[in-house]
Amino acid sequence: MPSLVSVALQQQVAIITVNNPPVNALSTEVRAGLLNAINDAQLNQQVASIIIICEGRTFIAGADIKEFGHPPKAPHLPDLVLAIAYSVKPIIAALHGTVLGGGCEIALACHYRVALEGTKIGLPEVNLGLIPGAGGTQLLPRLVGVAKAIEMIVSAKPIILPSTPDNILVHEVTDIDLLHSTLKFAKNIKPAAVLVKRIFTPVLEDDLTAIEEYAHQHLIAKRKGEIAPLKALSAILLCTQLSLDEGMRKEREIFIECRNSAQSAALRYAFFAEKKAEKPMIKNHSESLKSINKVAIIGAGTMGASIAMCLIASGLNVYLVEINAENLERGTAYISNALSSSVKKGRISEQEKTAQLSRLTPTTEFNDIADADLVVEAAFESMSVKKEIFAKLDRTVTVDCILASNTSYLDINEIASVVNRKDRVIGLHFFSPAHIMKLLEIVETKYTAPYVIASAMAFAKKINKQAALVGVCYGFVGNRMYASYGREANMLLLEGCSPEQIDRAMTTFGMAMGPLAVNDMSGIDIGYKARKENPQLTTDPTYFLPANLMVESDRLGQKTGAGFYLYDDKKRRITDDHVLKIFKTAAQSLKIKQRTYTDQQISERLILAIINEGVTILLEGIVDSAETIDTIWLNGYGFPRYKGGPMFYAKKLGWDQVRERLIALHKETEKDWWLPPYYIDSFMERKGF
Ligand code: T1G
Repeated sequence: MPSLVSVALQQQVAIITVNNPPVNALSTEVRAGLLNAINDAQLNQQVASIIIICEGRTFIAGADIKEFGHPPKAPHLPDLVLAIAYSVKPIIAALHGTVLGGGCEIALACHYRVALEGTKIGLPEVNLGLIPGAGGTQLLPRLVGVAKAIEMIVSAKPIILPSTPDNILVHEVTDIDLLHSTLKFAKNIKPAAVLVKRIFTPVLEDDLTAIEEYAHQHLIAKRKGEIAPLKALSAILLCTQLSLDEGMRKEREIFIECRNSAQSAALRYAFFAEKKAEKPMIKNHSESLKSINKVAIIGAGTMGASIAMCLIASGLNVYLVEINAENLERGTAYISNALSSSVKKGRISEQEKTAQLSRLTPTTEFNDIADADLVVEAAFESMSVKKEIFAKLDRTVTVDCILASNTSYLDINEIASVVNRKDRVIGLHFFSPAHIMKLLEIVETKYTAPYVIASAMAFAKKINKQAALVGVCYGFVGNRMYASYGREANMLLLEGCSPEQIDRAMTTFGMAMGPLAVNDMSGIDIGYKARKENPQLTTDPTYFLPANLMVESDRLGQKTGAGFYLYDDKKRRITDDHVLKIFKTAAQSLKIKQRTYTDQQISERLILAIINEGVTILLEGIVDSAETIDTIWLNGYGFPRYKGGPMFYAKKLGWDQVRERLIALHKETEKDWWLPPYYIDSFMERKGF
C-alpha cells in the first residue's frame, strides 16, 4: 500500500506530496504523514524551504468526514496547522482544484500560496453542521478581514482565487506545471528573507457592530434553524480579542460541540446520502455510457424552456423544438429574459449569456434533431400527446438516441409502448423551475437498458443535478409522498385548522414553505386535474376535498388572486376567513368531527404521512434505499437539511415509535391510509436503516 504522504528533496526544497484519492481528505494517516514530514524538515539542514502539494484532481478538500462519527485520533488537525504556522522554514502550499475545509486551513497557515489558475478555496464546514475546527475562523480574518471571513464561512461558498497574485491569499498564479512554478517560486524566496510575519496578534476591527448586524440579516437569516452559522460567527469574532493560539483553543471547543450535535450528524448523513443516491445499484450494467452532447427538447413551455436553460448553462448544445413559431418564440423569449435578469443580478456576464444562447437552436423541424444523443420530451401532460411524440421520435432519431420524458405523473411504461426500441426510454423528471431546482428524478421503466440508466446518472452529474433513481409508480417517489403530505393538510382543514396554522406549523418544523402556500403558488388546479384523471386513487370523499372546493370555486391560487389565501397585486398572502366557512360547511355535510391541534401535532401528522408513504415505496421496491428518498426530499421539497430527510428523521424518532404513532393515527382517523405497511421497524432494520 503506497504511503499517502511522500517526501522528496530537490535543490534544498522538501516537496511533501499527499496522495489520498479521491479528494486527498485529511485522514489520520495523512495528518500523521504531514506532521512527521514538517517536523523532519525543520531539523534537516539540507532543507531551506518546504512545499506541500497533492496528486490527483484537487489539493486537500477537507478533513475526512467519514472519521467524524468516531472518536478523534491524534495527531489532531489544529496541531498540524500550528506546526505549519510556527515552522522555522518557509512553507509554500501548491494549490489546485477545490481547497476546502482543513485543506484551506493548512493552506492559510502556510507562509506562501502558489495556485493553478481557477483554483477554488473555501471553508464550507457549516454545510456539515460544523465550524472550521483547525484555525480557519482565526486565520482567515487575519488575512482577508473579519467581514469577508464571516461571509465566506457563514455562506459556505468557496471563492475562485485571484487570477493575479494579491500576496494575501495567493502569492503566485500559474497555468502550467504547478510543481515547476512552485519550485521556481521557492527559489526566489530570499534566503535572508524575514519569514512572512504571521499575524498572531488579535485583528484590529473598528466597526464590529455593523459587521455582526449584516451577518445576521443577510447571511445567518438564509440558514434558518441552523446552529453552526451562529457558532461560526461567534468563533470568528474571537480573532479580535485573542491570540491565534488562544483563539484556536476556543474554536476547537466550539467545533467539538458542533461535531457532537444532532444537526451535524444529520447534515453529514445528508452529504453521504446524496453520494449514495448518485451511485445506485444498476443491475447487469457493464456497457460503456452513451456520450451526450447534442440534446433536443420537445416543448418550449415553462418546463421545456427552463430545462433548456439548465443544459445550455452546462455547455450542452440544445435544440428546442415546438410545433409552431409562436410557441417557439415564447420559449426562447423566456430563456433570453431569464438570462438577461441573471446578467442584471451579476450572476453571469453578458459574454456568458451570449455564449449560452449560441448553444441554443430553436426549430419547428423535427428532422433537425435526427442526430440528437438525447431527446427530453417536455410537452403537455397528456398521454395521447406524449405517445404521438414518442412514436414520431422513434421514426426520426438514430436507434441509440436516448428518449426521455419529463412527465410528473404519467406511466412511462405506457409511453414506451409506442417505441420499437423500448430499452432506450427513460424518465428525466425535472423540478420546476428546472434551471434552479437541484433534483432530477431518473425514472427507470421496465424496459430501460442498464447503460441508459448509467448514462442518465452521468448526464445528471454533468448538468449539476442531484440524481435520484426511481421506478414507475403514480407520482414516482417525490410527488407520491408529497400527495400524502397534502392529503393530511387538507384533512386538517376539514377538521377545523386554518391554512395559516398548518403552514406555520410546517415552517416552524423547518420546511421552506407551508403546503397550502406552495399549492397556491404552483396552482391548485394541477393536482385537481391529476386526481380527476386518476379516480382509481381513492373513493374517499374527503380526499383533497378542500382543494377540490377551491378549484370548483375558481380559486386556483396565486394565478387567480385567490386560493387557500387571498393575494394582493404584489402576490402577498392575505388570510381569508371565507375559506374557513367553505371547509366548515363541507365538514358538517360529511359529519367530520372538529378538533383543535397544536402546531407540533400538525407537523407530526404531516411528517408521519410522508414517512409512511416512504416506507411503502421502499417495500414496493420503487427505490433502492432510504437515502435516495431523503435525497429527493432535501433537494426537491425543502425538507430541512439539518434534519437529514424524512427517513433519517424517522430513524432518529425510532421505527418502533413511528409504527406505534401510525397505528394510533389509523385508530383516531379510521382512515386505512394510516396503516403502516408490514412491521416497518423490522423491515427498516433489514434495510440497514
Ligand atoms: N471526506 C471524505 N470523503 C469525501 C470528502 C471528505 N471531506 N469529500 C468528498 N469525499 C468523497 C465523496 O464521498 C465521494 O466518495 C468522492 O469523495 C468524490 O466526491 C477540520 C472540520 C470536494 C467539491 O466539506 O464538497 O475539513 O462516493 O462525488 O463532485 O475545519 O466532494 O466516490 O465513494 O463530491 O468532484 C470540509 C466536501 C470537511 C468538502 C468534490 N470539506 N466535499 O466534488 O466529487 S470538514 C468539505 C465536496 C473540515 C476542518 C473541517 C466535494 C468536492 P465516493 P464527489 P466532486
